[in-house]
Amino acid sequence: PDVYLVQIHTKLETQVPLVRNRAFVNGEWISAASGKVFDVIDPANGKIVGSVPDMDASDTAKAIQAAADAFETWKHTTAKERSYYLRKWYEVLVKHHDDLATLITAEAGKPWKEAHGEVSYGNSFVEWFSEEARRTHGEILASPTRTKEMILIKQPIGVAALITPWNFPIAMITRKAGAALAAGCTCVVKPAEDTPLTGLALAQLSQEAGLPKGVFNVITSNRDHAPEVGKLLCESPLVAGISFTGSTAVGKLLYKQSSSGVKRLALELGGNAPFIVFNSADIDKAVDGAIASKFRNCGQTCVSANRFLIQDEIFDVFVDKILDKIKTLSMGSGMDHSCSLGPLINTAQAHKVNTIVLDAIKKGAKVHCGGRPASSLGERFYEPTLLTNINESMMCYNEEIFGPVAVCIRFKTEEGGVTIANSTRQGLAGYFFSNDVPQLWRVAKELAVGMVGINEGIISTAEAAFGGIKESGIGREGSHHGIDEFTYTKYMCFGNL
Ligand code: TXE
Repeated sequence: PDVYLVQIHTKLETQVPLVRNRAFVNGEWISAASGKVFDVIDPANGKIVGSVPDMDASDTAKAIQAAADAFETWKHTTAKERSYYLRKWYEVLVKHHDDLATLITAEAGKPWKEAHGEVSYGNSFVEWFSEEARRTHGEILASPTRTKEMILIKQPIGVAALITPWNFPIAMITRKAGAALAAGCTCVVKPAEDTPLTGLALAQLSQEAGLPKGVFNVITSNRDHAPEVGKLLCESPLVAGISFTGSTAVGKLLYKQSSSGVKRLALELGGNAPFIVFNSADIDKAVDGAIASKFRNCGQTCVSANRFLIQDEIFDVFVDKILDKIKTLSMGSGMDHSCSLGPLINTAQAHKVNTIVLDAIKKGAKVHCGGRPASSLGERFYEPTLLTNINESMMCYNEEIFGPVAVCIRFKTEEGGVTIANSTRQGLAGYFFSNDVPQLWRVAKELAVGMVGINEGIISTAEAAFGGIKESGIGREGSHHGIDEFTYTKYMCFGNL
């Protein structure tokens, strides 16, 4: 076998056998009925880090049935019991922090330090929802008559299908599953084909934490099978709701597919975040926020700053300062602990980023640095890039870049800046830097997004409601709102009193 594969496996399997090559259904480790498997690739060097079952609709049906059976018991657990299970899971996850981070770097290419950050962030949702589970309750209404009493209670919707992306292999699962389990739902998780190993590690650690069988199931399938797996998850009468994070195109497809069953749906889709810097801003702080927001995870973050909108007076200074910072970023394998920028996840994403940059250059953009693949490092690496002379005909203006490419656009007035910020189909996150106090409230209200960072480039946390508007999706994750996606409100009216 490949030397690299042995190195990764030896490190993890001798400490904790976290690298699994089977899916997890009904508390058991199973193969695809077809026997098919697919390889998981390290994006830094193209080498194989593991292989997992390539499951299809028939395997998915088994997982759905297991979750539906388990729901019959899980729905009767008390909030305190669910809180206890989640707390146990959190403790086990914390114990395996390093191993999870290594696994994320191996399959997602994320720099080691960022992978550690993601594990803390991912674990925080399990901790948060273990606490929120106990604070999920209904209300007693003030009755309008003396002969009736009225109560609203929260009940779990049933089996939840969770389809997750590769950019945060642990956090995108725990943010959904923590809320679903806290609500009293059971789950079928389908992680992205690029990063299934972290999903399976989570399953193993749920088993170690003692979660009852069938409550948390993880199935794996390659890209070719994702459509049939997704279709069944949307159409099965045994599935009550779908929570998806990924591309807008797939989100729209799931919206359609789940409509026949009028399923509960939460969609967290692509963003196109404006990052506005007004004349009054502290430029150095704005540049630091911009670098963190843009280059974290090599730009592959749905809340990543997509368009920097810089007010006229400070445009040139901002461009000079951000260019200086970009030049200090070091690119390489995430396993190299000194690296700040890893590879893109796969060749399709590398191709997408290059297409967007070439389109901008063809339409008149000026390249200040980068502007091309970093081919000497490998086919998935892309040079950190800074572009100006941007116009609205360019792909980088309208589409989520999802790569290490910063584009700067000049604007004159507050109204003009906000108009540019809002002139896209997406509305996930938005950021602005300003020291003009009345402007802070005004602009925060005007931005057509679900989340706003004000003098801040990193905003996600378990306590806050995460989600977008317009084509960026529906529903919220994290905070107590995250649990609402997995419960329904039942009205009870007691009469003849
Ligand atoms: O996403 P897909 P991709 C955006 C980002 C990126 C683009 C494409 O702009 O460049 O999407 O990325 C599963 N039924 N985001 O191609 O295809 C798939 O297996 C059911 C933003 O990777 O949407 C994976 O589990 N599921 C985003 C998940 O969908 C299907 C994060 C995401 O893959 C399916 C990722 C189908 N027919 C990409 N087809 C964010 N919001 O953070 C695929 N999948």
